[in-house]
Amino acid sequence: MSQPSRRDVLKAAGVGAAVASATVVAGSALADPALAGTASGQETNPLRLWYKGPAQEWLEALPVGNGRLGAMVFGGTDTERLQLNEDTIWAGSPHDYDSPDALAALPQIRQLVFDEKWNQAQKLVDAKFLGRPSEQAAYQPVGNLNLTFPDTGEVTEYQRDLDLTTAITKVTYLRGGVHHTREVFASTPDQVIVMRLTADKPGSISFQANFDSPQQTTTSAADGRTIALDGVSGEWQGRAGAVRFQALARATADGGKVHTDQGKLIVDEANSVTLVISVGTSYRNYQDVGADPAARARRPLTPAAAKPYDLLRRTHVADHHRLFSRVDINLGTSDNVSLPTNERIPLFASGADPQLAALYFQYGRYLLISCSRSPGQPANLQGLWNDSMTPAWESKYTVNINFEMNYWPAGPTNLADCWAPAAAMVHELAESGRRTAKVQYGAGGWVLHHNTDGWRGTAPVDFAQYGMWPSGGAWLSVVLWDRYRFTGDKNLLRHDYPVMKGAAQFFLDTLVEDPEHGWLITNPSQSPEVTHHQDEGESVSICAGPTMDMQILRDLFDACAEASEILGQDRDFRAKVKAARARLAPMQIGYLGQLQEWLEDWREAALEQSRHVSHLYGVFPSAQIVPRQTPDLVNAAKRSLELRGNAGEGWSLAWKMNIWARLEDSAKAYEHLSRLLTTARTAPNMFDLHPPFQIDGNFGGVSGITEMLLHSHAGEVFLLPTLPADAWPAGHVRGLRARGGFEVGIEWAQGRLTEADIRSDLGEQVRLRTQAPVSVTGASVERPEANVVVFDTRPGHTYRIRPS
Ligand code: FUC
Repeated sequence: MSQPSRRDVLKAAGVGAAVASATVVAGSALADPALAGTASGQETNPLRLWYKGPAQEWLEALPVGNGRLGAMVFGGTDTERLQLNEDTIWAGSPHDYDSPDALAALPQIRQLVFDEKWNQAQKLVDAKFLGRPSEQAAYQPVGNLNLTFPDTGEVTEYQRDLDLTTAITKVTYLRGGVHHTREVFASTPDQVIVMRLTADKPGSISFQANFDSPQQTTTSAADGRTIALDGVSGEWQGRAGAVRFQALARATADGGKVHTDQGKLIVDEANSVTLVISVGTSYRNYQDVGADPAARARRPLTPAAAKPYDLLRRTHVADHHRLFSRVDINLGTSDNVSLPTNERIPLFASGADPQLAALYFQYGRYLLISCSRSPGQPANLQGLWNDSMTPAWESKYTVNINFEMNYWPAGPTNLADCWAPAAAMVHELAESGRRTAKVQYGAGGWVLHHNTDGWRGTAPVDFAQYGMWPSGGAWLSVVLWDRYRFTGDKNLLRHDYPVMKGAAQFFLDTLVEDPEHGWLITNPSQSPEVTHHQDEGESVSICAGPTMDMQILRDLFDACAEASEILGQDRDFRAKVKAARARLAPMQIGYLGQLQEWLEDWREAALEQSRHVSHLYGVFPSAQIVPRQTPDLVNAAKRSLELRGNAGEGWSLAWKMNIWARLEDSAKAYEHLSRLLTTARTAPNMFDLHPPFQIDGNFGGVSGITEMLLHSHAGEVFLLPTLPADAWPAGHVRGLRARGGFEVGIEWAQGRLTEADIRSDLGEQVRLRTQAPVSVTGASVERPEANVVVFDTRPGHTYRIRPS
């Protein structure tokens, strides 16, 4: 096909696809979603990543995942590699990290901080207060399933793609006069990974498959069509790995022959083949690794391998579709849609590819659906995709920003289901953190510092300079509350409330009085990872009462007070948290007009370099600094952002994008999206690059785009608050969620709202802000400001908004 006509087709397709996906919301298009991804479907589908060649490296491979199992699919033609993960495979074994020396050292640490002897304080934390060992364990891979194909000639017409609407990655090529097709997906309902090999001439599929692994493993034949990989996770800090696992791959062929030879699976001259891959581990939970991995691997394998491929595929696509299709976004069309994804990324900054922003948005949603489902662990630093025994930052759950960022899209982009594994982890952390609170602080409630792992470590780790921060559990408890604000699910709130309460109790027990003002503050703590002084030649971050802690605690205490009221319990406790909240140190404006990061107006020693903007938590994800409500603090927050600079690692850019979007600066928010969508920050497979790969930036990016289109905080729903009208002059988004239980659709043209609708699930009153006056059909409105309408809603009703 010649380039111009192909471009024309695809340009038209961009518009068509928007229509097609719009009808998805209504539940009819892709009525048989299993049909999507056919040759013609591929041509017209802008919601796919695609490439002209196999992946040469891991960051070119395409991820599939079912919330528990993951594969990076390379799509080779001589060899195919599926790099496999199962998300409970952690190095080491169940472990209590708490330091028995901590409690005795605590008074002295506090005094050293108050005496401004920060280096001594930090050293004492390093010696006595850090977890034992001081490094948490690494998340590790299963290994690889490799397929080797015979050389039947030159490969032409190669194409590899990942269709976000079906969650299927596919390879097609012509070799030796035969068209070959391979599809791979990870099914949540069937709990297996499936590969399907087909060809357009009978008897054309032959290959040998085997497992290999960087873990300590053995390979074998489980039966005449199944091979097995048995292994155990790696040693960690002197503790032997305790997560035993088994991977199985079973071939079912139409025609030809299948047999096994020890660890080799051999397929000869089949017409088509379905490979079903299952992984079971011995990990039941953070305290119990006693399950039988072989039984757990076999349990889903046997029924799945007995099902026809079409049924497995249909079940998978329907399951994915249920979540993915809830949001439809169109930010405009572009000729660049005709280019392979890796060629589009470097062109994004030069403009004219709004469809890449939409693809990035939907890819982030795809990734969250693929790595955070039940049953399964929550999304770690790499989601669940990791090929290394020693991944960066151990691919843990870092809770001083990264883990929370992973879940920023869950509420607003209609993926509340994806919160479930994260919430389950927080409940476990509340158990292990109760022990840490008692052992290390002599306090009630529970505490989590800046990281956790598969063993739910809650003690401070790494070094005092990074790890001495007690507010991880408080922040995660606020996330549980935010889930309630989106869903209105009282049963979940009832379930989560004791965890929130426990987090608050820890601070009621450990806050100390600021000697100067009498405020209640944390000590010891830090503003995550930012150095405030060089003391005795050392960078010090340790301090008392950093701004972020105070902001998080205001949110936590408010959440506990409100939740206890909604649930009709704990009147005394409510009074206590309200009283404590009133005594927290306030936000302050410093000598440069910036929002102070600390109690004192210190010159920020590492101002230029730091990627963290922790004190701007108050802007986003919190809503304590809000345009029109707190103008002085808004100006101070802007000044802080300017001082901190535009640069940053992937997640840092994403955070700043969200903050600028909350501050309603569309140029700055969009600029940060452009910085994120460069080859320095986005890999060929669109994984976010810290660098290295860290998935938080993908999720922060989705959230940032959402925050440009819709706000729902500080008591208002705001349509198109920060629309970058030059880049996205016309478009629509449907299916976003707003706090208060609303589902929102918005259409705009020439940079202005043309129509919107709001469906109310809970019957809450809505205060709606727009950029210009609107009318609302179906409701009687009050108009406290020209651009604000307030109206009562009825559950299940949709209200149409039009410019008036
Ligand atoms: C924090 C950040 C790093 C990285 C790591 C996982 O330490 O400062 O940039 O994201 O977490």
